[in-house]
Amino acid sequence: MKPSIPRSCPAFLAAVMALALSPISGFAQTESHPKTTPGELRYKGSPAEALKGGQVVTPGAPTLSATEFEVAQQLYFERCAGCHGVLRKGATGKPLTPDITQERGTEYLKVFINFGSPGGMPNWGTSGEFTAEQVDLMARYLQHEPPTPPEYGMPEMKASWKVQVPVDQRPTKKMNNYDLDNIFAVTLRDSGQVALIDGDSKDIIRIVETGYAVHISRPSSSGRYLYTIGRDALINLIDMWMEKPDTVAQIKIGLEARSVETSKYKGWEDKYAIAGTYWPPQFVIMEGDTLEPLKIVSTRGMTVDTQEYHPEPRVAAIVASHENPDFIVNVKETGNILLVNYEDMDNLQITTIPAARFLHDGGWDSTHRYFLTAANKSNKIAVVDSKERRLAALVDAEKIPHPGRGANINDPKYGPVWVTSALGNADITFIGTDPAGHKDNAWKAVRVLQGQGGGSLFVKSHPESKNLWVDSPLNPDPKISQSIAVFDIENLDKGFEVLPIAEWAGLGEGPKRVVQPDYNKAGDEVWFSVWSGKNQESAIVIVDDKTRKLKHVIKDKRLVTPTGKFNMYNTMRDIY
Ligand code: DHE
Repeated sequence: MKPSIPRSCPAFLAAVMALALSPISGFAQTESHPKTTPGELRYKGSPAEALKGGQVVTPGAPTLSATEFEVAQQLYFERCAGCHGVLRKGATGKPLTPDITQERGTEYLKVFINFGSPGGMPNWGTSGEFTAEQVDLMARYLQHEPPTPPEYGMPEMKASWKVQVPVDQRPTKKMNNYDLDNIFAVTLRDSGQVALIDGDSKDIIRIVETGYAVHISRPSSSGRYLYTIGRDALINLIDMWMEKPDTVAQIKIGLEARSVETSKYKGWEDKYAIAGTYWPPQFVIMEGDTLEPLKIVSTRGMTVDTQEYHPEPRVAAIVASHENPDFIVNVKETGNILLVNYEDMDNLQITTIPAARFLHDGGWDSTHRYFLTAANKSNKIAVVDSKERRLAALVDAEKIPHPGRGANINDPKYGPVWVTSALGNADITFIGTDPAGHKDNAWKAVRVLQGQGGGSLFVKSHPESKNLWVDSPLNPDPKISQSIAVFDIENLDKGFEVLPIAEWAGLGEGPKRVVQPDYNKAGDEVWFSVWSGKNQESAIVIVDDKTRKLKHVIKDKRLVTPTGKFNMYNTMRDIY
């Protein structure tokens, strides 16, 4: 089944190429496309006028006008592709290929999109994020063959690469008085910016323009640089030594991305950066201080279990090994974990570790030898021994584990454990991580506590703390999504205390989801984002870790949709 316009139509191809090659500054285009914001331009290129007027026909699917198809395609890319995949083969979300969607039909799909599902599909219609027309359009669009976006290789990367401040023109020493270790890089999701906030004064140092729906920030091994990555696959390299830290280089490495990391092995600190893309499915290794792309590796290949070819195995979390000169790359749809040895860039050696589908996020145990990562559709946590470069275990964890980077604590009964919460239920699973000292507990789910409910994304603790914090921003009950549960590590059976973080923020209307606890360098403050809509007020709430009392609220009209927060020191040293 082939739609009549996608792939073969030159206008369509021009539109997707515009998307692929959209420039990284975007501002010039805005003048010539006054209806398109710079963020949109960076993400999808300029509007494709030439498509208007045509019709898109796929056998068995309701016919769409070319304009409708284009609008739906954009909406899908922005809202749905993250979970269902660009080619709609399914991952966190279900497969949505025409053989399935046409059988379901328009009305069924509309109900699903409108109301969501207990399995984790958001209620796009009733939440107000999609209008009734958009729900209807999406239900019809999904019955068409998914268009395949273009590939994106070295010529495209090089064309987008820009070094604003060459290395020899950068400061040779720190030119500011900030305690760089205690700066927080805060994702301002819907404004495509990152706020650098001084953890001591709580002042915003700078708002940096970054990629569309910017996702995570990772400091370089020494803390000199900070890397940010947008969903549009735009990477910013920020020099923290400048009087006011700012972008010194940028590159667009594909069309859609989530992860960036930097080399941390002794002798290789700050040398390389790596970033993975959702589309095209690949990763690229770059020079750490310029982002010059050096080597691109495709992740397409066979799935770990049924050994079938997958055309879109996306790159999820990437971490840098402390035990070897390796990057550890989660390949979502194949369920393989790649250990990419960066010692010899010309003869790159990659060890493939079979884990389980669909790999998502994860983090280190407290010794930084074992990487624990969620295979969220298999309900498993894969454990990689980064020293021996092999799989140590696959541990069961119900249901859709979602650890972020997880939390390391010393369980009074079971010794060192790594903790994850879950999207699909209230489980907080503790996995023993000390094969030397607590052999019987190693790589077993030794304790499962109940939190406030499902819809949890992140847990957090700190070596200096006696608290374990568990968020639940995606829980449908606002009481739960707007508060945080905190457990006393020394008295885990006692249950949790609930802190009304959103209420403490004193905001007006809005979803006010409380998301991603993160510690300051000293480990005596916990920062929470109170995440509301783009046109609503959001805030960051800071809690005293010892007393669990409110310490400070950061409100500023520039804090648009704050989500992830990355304390430089803790992120750089993998302390969590
Ligand atoms: Fe994330 C980490 C992918 C939606 C906030 N997110 C990650 C990582 C991946 C990922 C692969 C691990 C990166 C790493 O460590 O290298 N996220 C995805 C998606 O595919 C998904 C489900 C859907 C999408 O369309 O993007 C998704 N993520 C979200 C959000 O909606 C969140 C809550 C708000 C936002 O800012 O977009 C969100 N993701 C985060 C955060 C981290 C993250 C804060 C880093 C956590 C950490 O402590 O390291």
